[in-house]
Amino acid sequence: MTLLYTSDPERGRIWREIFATEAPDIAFVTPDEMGDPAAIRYLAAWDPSADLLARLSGLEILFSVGAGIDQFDMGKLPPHVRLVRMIEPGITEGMVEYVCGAVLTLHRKLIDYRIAQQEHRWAPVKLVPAAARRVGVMGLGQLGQAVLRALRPFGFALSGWSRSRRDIEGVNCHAGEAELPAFLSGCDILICLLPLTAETRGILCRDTLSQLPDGAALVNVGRGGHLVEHDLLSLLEEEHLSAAILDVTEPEPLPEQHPFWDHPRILLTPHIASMTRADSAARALIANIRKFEAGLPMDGEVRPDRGY
Ligand code: NDP
Ligand code: OXD
Repeated sequence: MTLLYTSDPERGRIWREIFATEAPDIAFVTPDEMGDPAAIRYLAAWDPSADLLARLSGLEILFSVGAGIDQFDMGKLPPHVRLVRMIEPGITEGMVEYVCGAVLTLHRKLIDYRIAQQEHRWAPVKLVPAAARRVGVMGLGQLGQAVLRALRPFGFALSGWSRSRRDIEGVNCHAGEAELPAFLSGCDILICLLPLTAETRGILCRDTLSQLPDGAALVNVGRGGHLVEHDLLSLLEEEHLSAAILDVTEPEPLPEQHPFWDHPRILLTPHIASMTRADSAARALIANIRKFEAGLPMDGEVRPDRGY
């Protein structure tokens, strides 16, 4: 049984050691060690070339090394190859830290204070209690739910939106397009943790963002393709929105002249909200291979009909 790994070499060194000690029956190889391509059953990759995929005639499962799978062209995967996204504690913990930091930054108006500092203005703003700040999460999956659990102890008024109905303690859950307006109108801080699919591309646009209350703020940690950039810029200009924290853009990195770089009300980070952690990800992958071998459902298997 052979797993081909084609991603970050530093992570690959750690994975090799963990596979050698904890799953010695699975041969861990990199492209230069591949030998007969037909012998590869599992591929762990971020964005494998069409050429490589065409050579792996015995491939059964493509494991994404990240949580997202929008980088893969699902239409080009042979229909029998199963696609699995990465669910592992390192990604979840990183996302929880980032989003909690972003929500507190917006709740405590640190972007406004940063602007005031640059203008040498000493300008305190009255505190809003957390219970009066409405925080909503689009996407109630692995990451959205973990973020909501971590935000609960602060006392924010929490809500969420997903495709199918969810029931999460302490969270006012909304489902489907019909309930999107009610969800949006109750978010002072909106967090996007959706996967990028044909349905969600461009979902953060004038139509939806203008349904947020006046002065609302956005945190986009999903994908750059969720956001219609010029709609965000004009809603900030019109002061309907007060700030945005963006970890993802399209393209990445942004071009040198892009207006986001110097916008005083946009805090930009280079797609670092969370990162796959080598040791916990290797163990999650081994556990998934064991489930597959035992005929059990794998964690994070993608449903091609939904696109996530
Ligand atoms: P999951 O697949 O676990 O959850 C996705 C959620 O989005 C589900 O609740 C799903 O609804 C909902 N959803 C999907 N499509 C729609 C739709 N059309 N309308 C309404 N809701 C929808 O994903 P994860 O939580 O693991 O990850 C989410 C995304 O976070 C990733 O796809 C990736 O883009 C991004 N990410 C970003 C990182 C960063 O560093 N910035 C790091 C890791 C991930 P339902 O519950 O009904 O299925
Ligand atoms: C991921 C990411 O999908 O880092 O894992 O965005």
